[in-house]
Amino acid sequence: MSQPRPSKLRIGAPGELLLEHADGRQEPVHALWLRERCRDAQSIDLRTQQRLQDPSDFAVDLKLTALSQPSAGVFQVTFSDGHQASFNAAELLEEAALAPGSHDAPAMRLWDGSLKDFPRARWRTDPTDSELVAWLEAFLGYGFIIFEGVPSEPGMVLKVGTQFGFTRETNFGALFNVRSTPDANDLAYTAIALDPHTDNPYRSPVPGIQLLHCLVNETSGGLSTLVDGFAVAHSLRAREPEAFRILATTPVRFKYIDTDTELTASAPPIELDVTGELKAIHFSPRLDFVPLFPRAQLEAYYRARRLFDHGLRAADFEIRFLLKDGDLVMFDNCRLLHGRTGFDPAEGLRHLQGCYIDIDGPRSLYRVLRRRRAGAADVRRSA
Ligand SMILES: O=C(O)CCC(=O)C(=O)O
Repeated sequence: MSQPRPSKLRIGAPGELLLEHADGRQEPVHALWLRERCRDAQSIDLRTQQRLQDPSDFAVDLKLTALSQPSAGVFQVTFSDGHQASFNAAELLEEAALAPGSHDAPAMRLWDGSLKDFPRARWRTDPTDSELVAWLEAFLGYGFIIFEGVPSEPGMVLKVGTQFGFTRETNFGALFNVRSTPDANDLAYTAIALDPHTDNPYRSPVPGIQLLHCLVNETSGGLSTLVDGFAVAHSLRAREPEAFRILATTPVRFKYIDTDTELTASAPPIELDVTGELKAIHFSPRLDFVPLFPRAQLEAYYRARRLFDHGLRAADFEIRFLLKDGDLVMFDNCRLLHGRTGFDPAEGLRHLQGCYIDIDGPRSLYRVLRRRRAGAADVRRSA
């Protein structure tokens, strides 16, 4: 998420570019920070937009020796190493607003069990840019979107997935069939109820986004459930800060095993980024194994886990819905937990197909579409 955007850039003392915040605070912009952002042909390769100079080779005490504003929104700068560059104020303000580790994306909208208007859209194979932007805003805000009218044909889940990013193949295949089978190698492939969980926490990296497409559901059960894990974690942090701290700092081992595969990975149930903000939830009550800590530490962990798990399972936080033939739900597997109610296979067939895509696909697409909308120059590759 981005910080409130600083409101203005202006020239202060000689050689001083000042960033003004909405609350009146002012701070000088460091010359080295600016020098890293020069976009002339000497500083970057104009085709790829990648740097040609290593910023570590610039002097740490680099200064601005001249600074002027030839026109509104443009600053002309000469650095103490003799380099000259011009900067677009709007671009600098946008860059300055990004919090550490954050990227430009629609603001997250945390939700709980009171959410009534689920983000839904009618699927179209060739959506317009505006439709795509609306879908992405809903997905990136709520962490999920339900598409209706996706043809109930095997393999369609991959076609929808590739609209938003690169698909991620796993030992379950490029896509996986979620239906009750006698030789199930995962509880998902049975008819029992599944408590809220994130998928594949035993994998590194975990699949970022999951898609589930309903080909047929002839049973009266098998309702899909979703929980906003970030909303539950925020609530835990407010009510039980010590439990939150324990879950954010205890590495838990997750394990998956079948005839051909043995995967393990460790992660705290609540993963924070370097700024202390929520980064990901890793939670699957059927696959997690806490290390053998001293008794008091283990008891504190079990208490914290129970508080979090009870929050995840509470009706206050959960939403439920029936995926009908042709419905497809796409959700952020790092933020949301999913599950289902049990069903009776004797009533009929329930068959979903699932796949994963990388977490960064929708964000990249969103930024590309926005740039295209803004009429910016050609879309350039920047690896
Ligand atoms: O059957 C469902 O609705 C969900 C299955 C599931 O949890 C999964 O495939 O990860």
